[in-house]
Amino acid sequence: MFDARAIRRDFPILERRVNGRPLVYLDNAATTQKPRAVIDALVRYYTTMNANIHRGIHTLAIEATEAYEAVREKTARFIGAEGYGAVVFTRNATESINLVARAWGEANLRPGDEIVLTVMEHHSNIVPWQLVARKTGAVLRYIDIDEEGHLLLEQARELIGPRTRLVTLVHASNVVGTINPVAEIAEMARRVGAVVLVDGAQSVPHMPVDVRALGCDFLAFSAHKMLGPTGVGVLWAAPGLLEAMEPFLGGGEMIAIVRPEESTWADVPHKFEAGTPNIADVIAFGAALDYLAALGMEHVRAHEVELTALAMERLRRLPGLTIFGPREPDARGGVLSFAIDGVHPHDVATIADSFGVAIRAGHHCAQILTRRLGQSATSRASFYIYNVPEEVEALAEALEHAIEVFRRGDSRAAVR
Ligand code: C6P
Repeated sequence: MFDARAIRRDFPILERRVNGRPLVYLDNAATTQKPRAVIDALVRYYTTMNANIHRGIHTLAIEATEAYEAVREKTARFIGAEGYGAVVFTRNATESINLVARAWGEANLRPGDEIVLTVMEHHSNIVPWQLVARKTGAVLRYIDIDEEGHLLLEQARELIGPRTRLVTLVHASNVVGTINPVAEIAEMARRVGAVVLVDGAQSVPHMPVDVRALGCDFLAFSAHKMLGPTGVGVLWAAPGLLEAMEPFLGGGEMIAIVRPEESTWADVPHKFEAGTPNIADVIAFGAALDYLAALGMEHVRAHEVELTALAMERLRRLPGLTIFGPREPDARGGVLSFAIDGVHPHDVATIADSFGVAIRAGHHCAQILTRRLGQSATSRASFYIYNVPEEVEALAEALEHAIEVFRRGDSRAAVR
């Protein structure tokens, strides 16, 4: 049984108070908190197993190597890719996308080739492609959204054509929350022979994700957004793709034979993991995967839909508050971006913080989308497994206070 209240007891940080109030952590799209099991795994690694991997033949090195490689298998299982394609560990989702942009994009894109992306991409799925386009002469084409934040599928059908070499899109938006029909778009891409990259930074942590069902070629996500430590990213690639690519970084561990003039490469995935990897954090990420798998990702998803529905219903009642993105809670992930007439998003977040409520304000690294919404910034609450309905109420009360003090024109009274 999924029980958010019981789950909370596994997260030491949730016992904290902020500004005299219990911490209400609603910035989970930025990064999630860590359960004791993950913190313990990190401490256990350093206290019992610490060694470099893939090199030593002593006991600690063998144990550390086995633990690290076991997490690779666990990661593959988590996204339905057991024995199918390869998992590469990077630093974060951003690095995973950059790896593809540099190692696949620079080798495969020619002048006039088209990269199709969407206006709801995070900067980490825009800027790497802009850099590659500048080098190769490829052209970026953006799929727009409708007023509710759904992708325009008719436009996607028109844009994805014979010149398209790559379609790259976010699975769940970190701003409007929209869950995109990746399988449908991947099918459009397949018909024209284009490669598909999915930015799963906001989907893999929050819902069941199966790479075969998505029909993608690459999937990128970050461990820190799913209970794991910072400094670990994942790139999954379909069979054959990484084998055909040149390395992204050169150095130790990614080679087979090094000679004065040239070298040959290690097998996939090691070809893409140059240097000493983030061993401790990858191993602790394994504990995060175990934790989520034990909860069941379908239950994680159901809990977030429930909280999002509650929050949408409660916040809609506040005067002058606009929620962005799909109206139906089950069409979106657990992120809720909003604007309040006459109150700057940074003031909203500062006032919320004075109530102990952590939310984010700004463009959320999605300037194209924020501008498309007609805003320069928005406020954003985002939910995870340990959030409970009382925290939605705490957010609503903080927002009511913000609306009231700005209505009175008494912003000095805003922060408690
Ligand atoms: N979004 C947010 O507050 P990294 O930083 O590499 O772990 O993740 C990048 C990233 C990529 N795609 C999407 C959809 C994302 O939401 C993020 C991270 C955080 O929304 C930090 S800006």
